[in-house]
This record gives sequence, structure tokens and C-alpha cells, in this order.
Amino acid sequence: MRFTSVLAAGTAAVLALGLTACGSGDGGGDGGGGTDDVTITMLPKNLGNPYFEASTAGAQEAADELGATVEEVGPDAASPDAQVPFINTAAQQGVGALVVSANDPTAIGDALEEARSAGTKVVTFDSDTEPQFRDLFVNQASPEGIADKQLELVADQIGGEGEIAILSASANATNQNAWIALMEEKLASDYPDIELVEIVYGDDDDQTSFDKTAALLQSHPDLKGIVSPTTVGIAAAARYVSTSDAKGRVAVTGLGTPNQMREYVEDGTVEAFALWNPTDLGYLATQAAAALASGDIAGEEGDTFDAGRLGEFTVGADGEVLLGDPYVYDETNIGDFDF
Ligand code: RAM
Repeated sequence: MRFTSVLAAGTAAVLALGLTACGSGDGGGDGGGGTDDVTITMLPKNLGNPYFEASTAGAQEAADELGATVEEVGPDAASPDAQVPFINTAAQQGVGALVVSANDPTAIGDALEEARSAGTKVVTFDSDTEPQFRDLFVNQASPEGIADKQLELVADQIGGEGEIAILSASANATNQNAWIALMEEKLASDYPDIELVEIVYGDDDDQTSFDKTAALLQSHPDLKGIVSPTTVGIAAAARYVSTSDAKGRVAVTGLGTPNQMREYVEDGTVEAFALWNPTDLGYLATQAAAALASGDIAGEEGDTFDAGRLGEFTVGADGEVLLGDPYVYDETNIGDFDF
């Protein structure tokens, strides 16, 4: 889904004045200048990924409720360099807020700093930058919770022992790298009989992820499980395994969207996987962005804001707002979801 809008240059000026006049609210919902006419640019890691289509749908839902405007832009490839021109354009347009899933924790930092000094509020969601480059990070679930859930799933599916591999997104992705580091720690302490034999990167590209799956199976004939902490990777891995002799022998789990994974759960390739609700994540990030851009909150720890149908949220340490817990999908519930 793609949303476009004409962003009037005057809007930014009016918004900037509004911010000066109102200052930063205490987050009680009464300090801001209103979210009407707030302009928001949504910049996912890449376009064409159903996960981000779901988060952008949530962003649009929030914007509609708030009377704000959202435009989704983004590169085809999930690379940091490719995100920079979109950040620069958003800054030049003077949008009220930029909501971005970062392909790298630092590489887009300069561009974000420039956008912020031009008055644009920056909210990272899904994949963070280093904290100094943004006002808020809307986190889908705790990194520990996400890492633990994936290890529980794979351990359960391979009977607690054997070789596993990780098929990740792009090599610099902040979110996947944080989860992988935690999985490595936890494997060492709690899963002595499971050996992580290789980590490969499919760049959140379907074909690359598919090819990396084939290569993993070839290089590790004793492989018992593939953990893919990316919705693009897990779907490609499941598709490869579903028609190969690894089906039933090599478990595929990680983080996936129900719509992409349904057929592989139903055909027995995949037993269970996890995720949060990406629509809610985009919705929450947009509510937070609008609260910042309207001056309702400053993004300080303890600030609270109203996030529509999701209720009230509080900004935590390091400017983080937490959506919730990861959720496990399997044959008993996969039919109940549509994203
Ligand atoms: C992919 C992206 C995204 C990640 C999900 C789980 O869609 O890499 O950043 O959060 O997978």
C-alpha cells in the first residue's frame, strides 16, 4: 500500500510556529497544538515487504483518526544508503515527523540530525538507530522476549539438540542484530546441546533469502533448524524447504507474518513462529509521531500520550515506547489473522 500527499511548504512553517508557541507538553494531552495538519513521512527499511505494508496501513489508520497526513516512501533494497535521500527529502519538505525503520544504527544518523535541526521530529520504529539520532523509538517487544521466544520455538521443534543456523535480514539491521546477539548469549548459557553453525544474511530480499537457504542446507547436511528473525527470510526459507527433502527434517521458525506463512503451516513445513502485530506497531509509531510533532509530548521519559484504540502509552528510558509481547502462531490460530 502506498500513500501520497501533497505537502504544502506553508504547513511546516505553521507547525514550527505552533511548536514554538506551545513548547513541549507534559504528555497529559493538553499541552499540544493539535494533530490536525501534521504531516508524517513513513520510511520503512524497504518497499514491497508485506510486514511494512501492514505497518503503513496502521500508520494510515492513525493519521486518518488524527486528521494528519502520511506519505510512505522508501527504497527497493533494504540498505542504509538508500534511505538517506528519502530522509533528506522529508527534511526539505519540512514534514512534522519522520517515522523510520533503520537499516543501520549509525549510517543514517547525519541525515536524521539534519532533519531534526530543520524541525522534523524523528521516530524510529521496528529497527532503531543509536538513541541520539531520534526523539523516540517505538519498539515492538523487548529484545530479550523476542530472542527467547525464537529459541524456545526452535529448541522445541528440534527436540532440544542439534545444529541450527540463522537466516537474517541485512547485515547491519539494528533489530535483527540485537536479537541475534541475545540469542547467541542465551544459547551459550541455556542450550548446551544446540550448536549455532552459521549466520547468513538474505538482505530482506526474497530471492537472496531463498538462495541462502539452499546454501545453508547444502553446507550443513546435519542441520536441524533454521531460525529466521525476519518475515522475508522465514517465508523464503519455508518456501524452499517445503519442496525439498529437508521438509520434516529441518525445522523453520523465527518471525513471520501469518498471511505469508499460512500455507507452510498448513502443509506441515512450519510448526510455529512468532511476531507482534505490525499494523499496531505502525499505528502506535504514528500516534507517537503526531504527539511529538504537535508539541503534545517532548519525548522525555515519563511523558504519556494517548494512542487511540491502543490506549495510553508512557515513554520509557532512552526514549523507548514498548508495544507489547511477541505472539506465537501455529496451526491452531493461524486462520484467525489477516496480515
Ligand atoms: C522484516 C524486517 C523487519 C522485522 C521483521 C520481523 O519484515 O526485517 O524489520 O522487524 O522482518
